[in-house]
Amino acid sequence: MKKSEFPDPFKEARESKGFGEMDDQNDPVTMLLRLKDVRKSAHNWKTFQSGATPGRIVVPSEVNIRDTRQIPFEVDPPLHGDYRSLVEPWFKRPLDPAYQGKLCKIINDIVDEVLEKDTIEVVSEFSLKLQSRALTLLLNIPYEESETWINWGTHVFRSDDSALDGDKASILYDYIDDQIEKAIENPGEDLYSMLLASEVNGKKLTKEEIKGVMILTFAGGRDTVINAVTNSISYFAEHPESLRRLQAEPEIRGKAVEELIRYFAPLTHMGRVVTEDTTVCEHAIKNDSRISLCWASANRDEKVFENPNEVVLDRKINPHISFGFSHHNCLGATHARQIMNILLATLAEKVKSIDILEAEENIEEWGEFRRKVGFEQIKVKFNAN
Ligand code: HEM
Ligand code: EMZ
Repeated sequence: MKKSEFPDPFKEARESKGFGEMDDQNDPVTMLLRLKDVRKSAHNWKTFQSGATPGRIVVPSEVNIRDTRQIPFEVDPPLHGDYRSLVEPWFKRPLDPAYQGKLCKIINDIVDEVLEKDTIEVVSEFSLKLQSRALTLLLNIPYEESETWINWGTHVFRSDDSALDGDKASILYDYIDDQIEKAIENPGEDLYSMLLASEVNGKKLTKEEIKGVMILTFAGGRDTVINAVTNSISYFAEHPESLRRLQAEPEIRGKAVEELIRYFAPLTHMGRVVTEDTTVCEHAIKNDSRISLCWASANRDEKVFENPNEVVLDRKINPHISFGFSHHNCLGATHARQIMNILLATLAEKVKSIDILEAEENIEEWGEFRRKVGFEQIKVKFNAN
């Protein structure tokens, strides 16, 4: 199998019954696999809620490693909309040309850096650095702060030993508490200060609410971006003709970004807690049990996508849901799309080819399904144009 191939483990279950079942810490999950069902259920927050016990909608459940509610992710309408409209303009800043200019410099510098080297390990020496440096723009804080985050590794809650690492999570929580105190003492133009100055429904946000926004910003945008970037490098290594095509036809770049994000689906699924006895795909689901919305499976739904397992760089109709669907759709998508767009432009301009020397896949296990989501490590050599 090619290194840049990401097979679809859900096909058979999706076509035959439409759902899959898995256990997670004795709190089972029914995974919805068809695009239509995922969309419908994402919309139906009354029956499939996000605002349950903090951590419970994440699979694997994080109820044992955090009490802080992530905002607006773990809040249902109508309150969700109040928080969301507060933070949404901030998360649209990546549309500003000045922001894009700075992002362009970050990405150009890192591509120049790896072109100088003999071999590099992409996850730790390229994607993690790029993600952390780019995040300083989204938070509007000094570039140097990214050094601290790079040292945390690829996921803020997971480590080599454990998928749910409470000690590691505490590093992030303590760090955020500190940053909130610093912003109180010395307000600036950063996201912490903006949140501290804001009100929702006539009330100032509490420190706990601000912490909830910040944990989500650090956690949600980390391994997702790292996988999107790393997997794209593996794709271009095995498809140098696509780099040439992007160079010759820059107008398809936006479509290429969407297609790579559809194909890689960096976040496999996200849960919801069921608030009443119901049925999905003629399957009974009990009140207070969990379902998940499987974005990764929905994106390969053969009823919706032609040749779903192929990367069609300029795919014309592409209603993928890698960034979710309905009111909780990804707030970081504008930032993530800019990263991908500038990355593709920079690679097309500067890189002739990429040789893969060694690769170890990152395979997730969800009950009966084993899904390749990215790489543990992938060593490559970049060759200049
Ligand atoms: C929500 C995927 C990058 C912040 C979501 C959701 C998905 C997703 C599927 C919906 C969750 C749900 O419905 O329960 C991705 C992917 C990314 C990415 C694939 C990269 C390719 C980012 C980045 C940030 C971010 C860079 C910020 C730094 C958020 C936030 C939400 C969210 C705040 C919650 C929105 C709400 O509840 O209203 N993301 N994400 N994401 N994402 Fe992302
Ligand atoms: C949560 C989640 C957010 C969760 C939109 O997704 O990302 C996961 O990586 C984190 O573990 O806590 O932030």
